[in-house]
Amino acid sequence: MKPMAPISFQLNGQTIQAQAGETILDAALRHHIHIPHVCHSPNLTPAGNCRACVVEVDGERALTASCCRLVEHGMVVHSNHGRALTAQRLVMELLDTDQGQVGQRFPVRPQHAVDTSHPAFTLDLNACIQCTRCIRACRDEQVNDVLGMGWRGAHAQVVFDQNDPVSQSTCVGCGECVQVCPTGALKNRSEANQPDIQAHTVSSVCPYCGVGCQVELHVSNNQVLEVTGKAGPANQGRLCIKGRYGFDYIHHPQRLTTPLIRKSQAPKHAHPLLPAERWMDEFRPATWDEALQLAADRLTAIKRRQGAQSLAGFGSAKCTNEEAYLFQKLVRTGFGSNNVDHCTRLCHASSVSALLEGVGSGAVSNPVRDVAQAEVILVIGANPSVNHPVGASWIKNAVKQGATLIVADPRRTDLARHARHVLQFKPDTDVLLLNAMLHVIVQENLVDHTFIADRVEGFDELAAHVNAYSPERVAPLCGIPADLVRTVARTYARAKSSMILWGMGISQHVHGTDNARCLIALAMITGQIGRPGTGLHPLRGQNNVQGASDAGLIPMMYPDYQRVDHPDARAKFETLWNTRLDPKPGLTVVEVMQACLQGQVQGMYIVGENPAMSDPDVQHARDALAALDCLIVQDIFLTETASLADIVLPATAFYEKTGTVTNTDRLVQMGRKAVDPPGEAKPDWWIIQALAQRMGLPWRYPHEAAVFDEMRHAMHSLENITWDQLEQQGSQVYPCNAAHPLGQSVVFTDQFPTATGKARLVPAHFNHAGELPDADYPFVLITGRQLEHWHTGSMTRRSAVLDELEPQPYACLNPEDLRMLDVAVGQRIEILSRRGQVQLPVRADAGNPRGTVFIPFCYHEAAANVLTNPQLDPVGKIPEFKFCAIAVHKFPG
Ligand SMILES: Nc1nc2c(c(=O)[nH]1)N[C@H]1C(S)=C(S)[C@@H](COP(=O)(O)OP(=O)(O)OC[C@H]3O[C@@H](n4cnc5c(=O)[nH]c(N)nc54)[C@H](O)[C@@H]3O)O[C@H]1N2
Ligand SMILES: Nc1nc2c(c(=O)[nH]1)N[C@H]1C(S)=C(S)[C@@H](COP(=O)(O)OP(=O)(O)OC[C@H]3O[C@@H](n4cnc5c(=O)[nH]c(N)nc54)[C@H](O)[C@@H]3O)O[C@H]1N2
Ligand code: SF4
Ligand code: SF4
Ligand SMILES: [Mo]
Repeated sequence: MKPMAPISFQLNGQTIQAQAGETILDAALRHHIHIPHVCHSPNLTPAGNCRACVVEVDGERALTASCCRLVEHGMVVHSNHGRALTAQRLVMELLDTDQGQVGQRFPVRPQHAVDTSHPAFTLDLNACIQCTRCIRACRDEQVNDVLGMGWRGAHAQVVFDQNDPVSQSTCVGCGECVQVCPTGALKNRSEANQPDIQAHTVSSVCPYCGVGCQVELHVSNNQVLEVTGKAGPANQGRLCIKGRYGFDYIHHPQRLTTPLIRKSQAPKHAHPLLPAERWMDEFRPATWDEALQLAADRLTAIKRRQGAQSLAGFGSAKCTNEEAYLFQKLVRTGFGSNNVDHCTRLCHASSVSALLEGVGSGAVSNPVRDVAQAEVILVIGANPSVNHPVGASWIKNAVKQGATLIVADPRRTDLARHARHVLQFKPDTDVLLLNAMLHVIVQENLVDHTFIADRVEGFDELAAHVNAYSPERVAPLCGIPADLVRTVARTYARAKSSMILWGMGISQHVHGTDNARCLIALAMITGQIGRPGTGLHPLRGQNNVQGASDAGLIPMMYPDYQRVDHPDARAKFETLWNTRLDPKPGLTVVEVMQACLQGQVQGMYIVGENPAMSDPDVQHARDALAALDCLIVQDIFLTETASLADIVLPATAFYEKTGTVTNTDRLVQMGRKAVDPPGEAKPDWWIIQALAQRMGLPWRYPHEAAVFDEMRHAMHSLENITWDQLEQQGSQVYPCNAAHPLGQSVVFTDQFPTATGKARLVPAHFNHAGELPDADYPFVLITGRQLEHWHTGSMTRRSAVLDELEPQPYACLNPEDLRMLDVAVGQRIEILSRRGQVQLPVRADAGNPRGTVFIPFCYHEAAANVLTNPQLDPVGKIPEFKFCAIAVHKFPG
């Protein structure tokens, strides 16, 4: 497109250059000319309803709202005198009256009681000026559709749903409405709003999910008091409830403040169900010197006795890139093995295996926000409204702009109400459904022959393979009518641009790699990849799981996915690190646990993970951790895992340190220290280095930047990114190297990073889950997440707002199943699997298919993982968290 010529117009006698499509108000503000405005907010659609910004345009009878009116060439505008000024003043006076200011000439509106029912914010309608910013934020931006104008005339007011109290409404607490409210009618409860508080701000990144929202931390007296959204590339100022209100865990009194050493007489309880205060009794405080020396001595002794393979480490996707890099370097060069892994193994390991095999790279092809350019969006096995809420808001925005959304999930999730097609198929049958879609695309010749000829290998085998999977044949097995499968396949294939986003419903199966192979095949045979709005996006979970994987927290890969068993890669890192490296791939998360129980692994160093809650068949995992000769746990709380440790090292939380993290879009972002850590807690990179030095490694990293600099040299993808640049810009997308000096947000544009440059299709055969329901265990257990809580609960259950909203465990069942079991909502049930049992109250959820139970896994009182099946996908080595057989009983009493 040819850039349009600037428009010039007159404002208050001054000539102003504006851009076509710009409003008078935006042009004025850009030139630092003040026009009063209240309902206007840069991210919201203009409403023009407060009339505070009216201006006079020569030759026009009526005044016009400058926030809505676009500039025109030669127009003459007045904002600061005459009719415009009188009108602006009247509007402000009326607004003051509406807020109950006395001594005015207009009658005051009926007064309302302040709604204090929500733990995060209050609603004081007396201060509301009905600018509708909140309504637009909730409806147009976040698309939560909770707020509206209710009633009429003098009684008109902002309402939550049908005028419900805030806490009883469908509000999801994202706080977007609070952020845009100009008067304080919607106000955070935070102390930051006290008149005598002087807060300064620090920019960082939300510590929760892979969306990677940038935040502004409002800090006073070494406390984060409030968090607001910053205009980062991934969030443009938006946040969800965890990012906005879930920050106070860092100030919780149970934070670890000093190193701890297990008292010699204290036995390790492999049933850590006690509250954290009780576990404390089993430890004594120690100095850093003592704890680090003991840790190094014990690990070194085990290595001498049993060899390098007897040590293992779990790094953290909650820590920074620099910390992940140092951690894998410690295991590889200090412990001497590749026994290093992290939660990606429980997460997208299968997706990454399939992607590496198919397209040569495990990362996303396009950023989430590319959905704005997609004609069709397919979301499968992911629940982004809950787990990537700001990402979900971009999807909902795209649907409002006309994109077609297809949602495929055995449970009816929130996104379903925005979808054109909802495929509530039978759990475990993804390969059937997806192969049937591939079948339709091949049979109806909806394939992109040119793309296949140029860029894809293995099409003929795939086409022959999917021949057997006609929609008519799979319909009864996957529960989706053949017609609907055909419609969806055509919609996806024919669109100019289609994007697939997926999550744990695809990956966490014994056939997770096969599930992902089918998604890759869909994109490849239709050429739906390599352009804006067209591609594959496995939604990455943890705030830094992309970065931790890139940095090499993977047993078969060095940084940048260079294989440990490849001689060239090994030689490169042996030179860089000046050492000899083990050519044998290491053990994965679940395999390490097995090896602990068998005595092969005797010493472990676990940083920022809580496997005693997050591993499958968790009693087994707890027994394994308890069996270790030496377990070192580095966390911010005394978690279930730390309760089994010999040595506990207190780390700083994310807002207490500086470092980079990489979001799901391959965007490297700078997190900045905002507050000092409690007590003696130290940054993870400092602790890892101190331990490495005591194990005899000659490390001398003076600060985080020095680590990042080494990473740039080890990792081709980061070559052109510098620490200084990140400090200044806040973020930079990779790959960013000689070939793409400015970074590349959409990849695979002309070839794939495979040996041949072409993608490789791998046909997937349908296999069942590892454990199917039977007469003894007739129900299917699906585990997953809920909006307010994070994984094992260690952070969010120590966050006041989140804990108040969701204080206790629950299981969701279909109302029909509840009736059959004769259980009322709120009553307790007992759930048994072949591995364990839990008791918890029930909720009714009609979106849950009959015969299934859904449990979030964050509650230690009823830990879902006591029940889950540890059986692994043979390629990705990911356990089957999404499917196991259970029995359900009404709990007596
Ligand atoms: N609030 C919150 N947000 C989080 C997290 C959190 O703990 N809490 N964790 C983060 C992390 S690390 C991750 S990995 C992401 C996970 O984000 P998601 O992938 O969205 O997570 P889940 O809720 O585990 O599962 C997604 C969906 O899989 C569906 N599913 C179950 N069985 C099947 C099946 O057989 N086939 C298909 N196709 N779908 C199935 C479930 O019904 C569920 O809706 O969330 C991240 N965000
Ligand atoms: N049943 C079931 N189980 C699952 C899943 C499922 O869907 N169902 N999903 C799996 C998935 S996808 C994932 S990603 C895993 C997640 O499993 P984990 O990674 O084990 O879970 P988290 O609770 O996120 O653990 C992070 C730990 O880091 C600590 N922490 C936070 N910040 C810092 C820091 O700055 N430094 C240090 N040192 N520690 C810090 C927290 O206190 C917490 O203990 O769970 C898996 N387990
Ligand atoms: S907090 Fe979020 S969901 Fe709730 S009313 Fe405000 S914008 Fe809507
Ligand atoms: S969407 Fe994710 S990154 Fe953004 S505020 Fe919520 S939890 Fe944080
Ligand atoms: Mo995850």
